[in-house]
Amino acid sequence: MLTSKNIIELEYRYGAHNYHPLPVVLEKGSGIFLWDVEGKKYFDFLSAYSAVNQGHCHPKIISALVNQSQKLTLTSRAFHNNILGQYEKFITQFFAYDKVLPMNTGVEGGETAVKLARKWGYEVKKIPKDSAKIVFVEGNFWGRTLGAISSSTDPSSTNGFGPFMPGYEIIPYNDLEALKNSLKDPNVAAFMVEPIQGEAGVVVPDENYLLDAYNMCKSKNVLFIADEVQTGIGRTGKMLCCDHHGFKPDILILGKALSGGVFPVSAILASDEVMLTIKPGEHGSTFGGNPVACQVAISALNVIKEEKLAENAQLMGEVFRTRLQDFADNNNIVTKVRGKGLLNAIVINDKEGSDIAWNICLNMAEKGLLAKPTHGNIIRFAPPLIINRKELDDCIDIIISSLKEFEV
Ligand code: IF1
Repeated sequence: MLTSKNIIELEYRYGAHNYHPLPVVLEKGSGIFLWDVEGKKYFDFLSAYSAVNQGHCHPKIISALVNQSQKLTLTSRAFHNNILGQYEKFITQFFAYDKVLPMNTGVEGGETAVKLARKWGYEVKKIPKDSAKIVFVEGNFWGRTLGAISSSTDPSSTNGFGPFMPGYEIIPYNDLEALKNSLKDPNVAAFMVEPIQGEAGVVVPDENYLLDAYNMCKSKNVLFIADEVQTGIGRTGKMLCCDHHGFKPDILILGKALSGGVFPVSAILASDEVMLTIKPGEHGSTFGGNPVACQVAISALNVIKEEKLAENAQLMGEVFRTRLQDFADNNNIVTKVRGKGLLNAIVINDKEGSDIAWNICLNMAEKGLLAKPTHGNIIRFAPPLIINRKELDDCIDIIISSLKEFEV
């Protein structure tokens, strides 16, 4: 029987070294729990970066996956399949959009949104050919393709991968003046933004930022693209993070928990005016809209609604931030607690480049709770949205006991 050590050695020897995981080898997941190959049990406080909002291996989602997989898995879009149309009706009505373009990964969602925005820019806004601009914000993260990293300000995403995509402008996040200036350019087709920046360390903008930015875009005939791949599907205490701010993005990108973590499923939702600028044969993907993905996504969205997981995220998130803020006010290892719903993070009081946050995560893993630092001294906490109050309090006890061991 292979031990964790054996398996880590196999990955090192035969796999690309494009990650630096915590030294934990997981074998089983159920609900909020994970087990490693030695049988040690953990609370999952990462949820595969918010892909497992419904809990690991949710029985309803798994049965949707298994049932469809035994009938028909993939036809390609060269032919119709009997599930896609039903899914498209379901998800467009679920989020109140005219049309959906089904893809697989979150980054394909972003790439599709950028292509749609450019096409709409040329065909509807009448921007001169090849002059469309897309505005992004510093600190964004929407994936690893060249189109995505071309908008990145993170050297670990960009170093050594140039040259980059033209027609991009990058402005500071949470800065309406900067956005106002960028929108003076009549060639701007769209503004693309995460309502809360996940990878940057759960950076929550000012309360008025998103709605004011949206209204600014509308006043300049610019599309507002919301990347809700990480913040969507109940994570921040509403079905969509934009729902906290009372507006509907022109283009909505979903991924991750759209499948409950059982299958790569992403979706791009928009109006007919935007979506129909792409004609047959101008965009697509082999697996996009496959019947398994469609059934899984229907089930994953139903679970969020039926089990009121957004509401639970709202309540449990308030408990989490209150208890962690109380700890931060009376200790000096944590300098900031921030987040919305069950997308939260703490900023560790450590010297630049120290590995205190990493060691805190190792300590929590020892105690049976899995989380991982982002950008050195920030630890993100994002459990599955099914977590109950007792489990949450037990987890917060673990987190606080680990933090106390690193008091400066
Ligand atoms: C990795 C980060 C999180 C995303 C947003 C699009 C995508 C992501 C807001 C692309 C993906 C993932 C990528 C994953 C780790 C994880 C991540 F740390 F890398 F940045 F969540 F913060 N928009 N985020 O967060 O979706 O193509 O991956 O399906 O690269 O290891 P994808």
